[in-house]
Amino acid sequence: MTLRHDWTKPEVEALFALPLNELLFRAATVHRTHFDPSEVQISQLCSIKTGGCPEDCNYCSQSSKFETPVKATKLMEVEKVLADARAAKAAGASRFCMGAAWRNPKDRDMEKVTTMIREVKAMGLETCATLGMLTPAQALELAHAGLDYYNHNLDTSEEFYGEIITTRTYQDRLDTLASVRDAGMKTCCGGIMGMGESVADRASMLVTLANLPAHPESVPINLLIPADGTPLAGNPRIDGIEFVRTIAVARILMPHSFVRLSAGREGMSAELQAMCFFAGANSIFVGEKLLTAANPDVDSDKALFAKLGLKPMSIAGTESAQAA
Ligand code: SAM
Ligand code: DTB
Ligand code: SF4
Repeated sequence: MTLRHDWTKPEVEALFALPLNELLFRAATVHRTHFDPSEVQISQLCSIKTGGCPEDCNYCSQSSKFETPVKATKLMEVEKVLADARAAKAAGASRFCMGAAWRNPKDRDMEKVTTMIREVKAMGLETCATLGMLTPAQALELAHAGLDYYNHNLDTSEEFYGEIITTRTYQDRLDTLASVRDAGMKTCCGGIMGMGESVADRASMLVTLANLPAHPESVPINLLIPADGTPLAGNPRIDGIEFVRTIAVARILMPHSFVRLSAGREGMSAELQAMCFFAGANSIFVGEKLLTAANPDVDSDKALFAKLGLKPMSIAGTESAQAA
């Protein structure tokens, strides 16, 4: 099957509107053509620099523009990050993702961050970082340190974007993604559902992702975690079936990508998560914390995997799936 980069919005809106059983059947068929549907890739997050961010992303507990309970911290010491990475590996994670609440990394931070990447990679883990906007030179520096993935989300459609963030443009994000690709790293790029966007916005964001020069190898689909003090704190949770539809459409559009059932699993029923996995999600974050928000505890995820007959994917499995 050739990968398409010419999806249109009406075509994708029509996928969203399919009867659910039809949509799920199509998505599950695409999923099992390219992956073992019983395998789920496991990532763990580490907030290497929390809070005090100058950006105004309306959903984010780490923005300094809003009064939130999150305390700003300095960049973590390398040894502490490595201890967290060792624990993540012992808990079964195959990828360790280092996140910083920055608009962009400062040159003075790069040495510490590249040391973290080099050392985490040396532990036999896949490495991922999310540090804000990058220059082409910074992207190359990260790639040379051994960074496998760079996470930088579009978050929502270009049309709705201005309602959520004003301090960086959609084009800024696309430029950073281009620098990441040009440096030879894999992109991790997705968005957040439940910020007040329409189904047309969800379709539009997925069209933008699928029509990039290369599909992001990893596509996180986050469910908004309403954070105290942010403008979206009072947003109602979106309907579970609407969320599942988004996962299914992402799977159909980007057949070889890892689609991550990302933020927002805390409080989701086992049934809803099972539907997401059936719809083609094949990656999750484990560990009790995401960056600042809660995630299901390790034991409840183990129980969920046992109940659903899912197994963690090894790094070798991740790499061979992507080479296919
Ligand atoms: N500061 C960097 C940046 O934004 O580029 C990296 C960290 S940032 C927290 C990474 C992503 O987490 C955001 O792009 C957003 O999609 C997601 N995220 C942040 N807060 C969230 C929330 N409350 N609910 C769901 N997803 C969230
Ligand atoms: C992504 O798309 N989701 C992760 C990761 N990329 C960095 C972050 C989720 C953050 C959830 C809110 C919090 O922990 O503050
Ligand atoms: Fe800053 Fe990232 Fe939060 Fe936006 S999402 S406020 S850039 S930490």
